Amino acid sequence: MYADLSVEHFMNGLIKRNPGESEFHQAVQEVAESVIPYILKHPRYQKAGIFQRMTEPDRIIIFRVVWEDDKQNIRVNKGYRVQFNNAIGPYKGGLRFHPSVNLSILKFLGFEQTFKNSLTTLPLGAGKGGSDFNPKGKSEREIMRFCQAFMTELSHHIGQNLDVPAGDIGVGSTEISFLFGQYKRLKHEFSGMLTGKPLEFGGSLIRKEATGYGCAFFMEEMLNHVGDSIQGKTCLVSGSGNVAQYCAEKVMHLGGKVVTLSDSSGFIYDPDGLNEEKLAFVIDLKLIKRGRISEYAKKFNCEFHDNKRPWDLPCDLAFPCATQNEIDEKNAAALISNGIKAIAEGANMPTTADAIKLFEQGKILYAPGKASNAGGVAVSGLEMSQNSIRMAWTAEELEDRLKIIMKNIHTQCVMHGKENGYTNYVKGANLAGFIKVANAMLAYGVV
Ligand code: NDP
Ligand code: 2IT
Repeated sequence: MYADLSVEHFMNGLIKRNPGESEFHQAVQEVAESVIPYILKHPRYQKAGIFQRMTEPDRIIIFRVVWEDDKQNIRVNKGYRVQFNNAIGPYKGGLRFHPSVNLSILKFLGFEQTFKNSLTTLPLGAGKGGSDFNPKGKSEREIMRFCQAFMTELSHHIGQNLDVPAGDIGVGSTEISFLFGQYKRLKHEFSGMLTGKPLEFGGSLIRKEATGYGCAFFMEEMLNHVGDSIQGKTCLVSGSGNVAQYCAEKVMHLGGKVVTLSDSSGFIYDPDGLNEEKLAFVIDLKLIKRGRISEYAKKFNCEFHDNKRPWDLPCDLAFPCATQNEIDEKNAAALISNGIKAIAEGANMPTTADAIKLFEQGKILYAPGKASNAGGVAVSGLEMSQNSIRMAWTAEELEDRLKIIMKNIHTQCVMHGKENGYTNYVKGANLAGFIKVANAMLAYGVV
């Protein structure tokens, strides 16, 4: 049945079964290019149809979310949870609240999560969910009512041993708290069924920093591996949300100069570089005031580029930390011609397939998000461990564990991604992530 397995044949079938889901196709294609040649050499995976099974979510839950805004209008949004794969642990992955959310985006994110969570070495399956709800311009009360309505349905499908959501774009600790409070009210139980919680009720130290810190640690590992480091490098960071903020912070701690941040309206260019005071301003601006990044340019008297991305600027390192497909082929060509040395993705799939090909051809060190942004879900896994043993570890202990996990992911990528003196981190991450989940699925038999 699978004798003619080839990337092209596989993708044709997948596209036919999942029409119009371009982000999902893009994510699967990238993994298929690494994994299918490996499967052809290891027929046990082919015979068991493992990759066919891995590209079909276990189940998808879609529901109506009805809530009332401050003017007493009845509002209706779509809610989703894609439970992708629980071969190596409970479904685990974030919730995204953004008007662009649709099934294709959540399936690409859930699929990527399968490989990312496997790479963390922790027992975590994969899922993703969210809503097309737009938090921008909503009052805190509106956000609370939306979260309560969303959880009223989601509570039927999650649990600490079943599916453990967390945050993503538009979902931070405020939203997690409203969601947690509603679950507790509905189920009459206090359990660790969400991560990214505040410290007062079961959250973990370092979780809010984890994705960004982990991304900087991964970059440092890649550079150390070729005898270099972040020290003294000029760095472009995109985004100005959770991941960008803490990526910038750790890059600064490691001696890098962060000269950009962005949001959906444009980017700021600060040639003097960020410092602790400027970063504190950004965190307050984004987390508390929910303002625009252009305020930074006004406050610190630097350039704001309306509706543009930062990738045309000269730099040594880039950290895309905003959203999918924010670096296209043209941006990649500009980065290469300006002498970029390495890219570590804080966001999920921020680089288009054509842009990745350019980085690979140029032998640029390029870390895909499933490797370099795995620190967030890894510390979520550690939050689950702490909830289970009803203990809280110290910040030092957690940061050490995070560092070890990122180093271990790097080692796995090098082991599986070596290509004549160049490390192909895409291939390394895909294969290392695949093998563990595939072996678990094989062990279960045909289920
Ligand atoms: P936040 O909501 O905190 O911040 C998102 C940032 O990205 C904001 O600056 C936002 O700008 C910008 N952004 C979002 N959508 C777009 C868009 N369509 N075009 C341009 N800019 C956009 O989210 P996070 O920082 O948590 O997430 C950022 C990325 O990191 C996402 O890809 C996410 O999947 C990924 N990620 C997050 C993890 C986590 O632990 N939070 C873990 C691993 C990956 P604006 O405010 O204008 O919308
Ligand atoms: O994309 C991601 O890995 C996240 N948004 C974090 C998921 C989690 O469960 O912490």
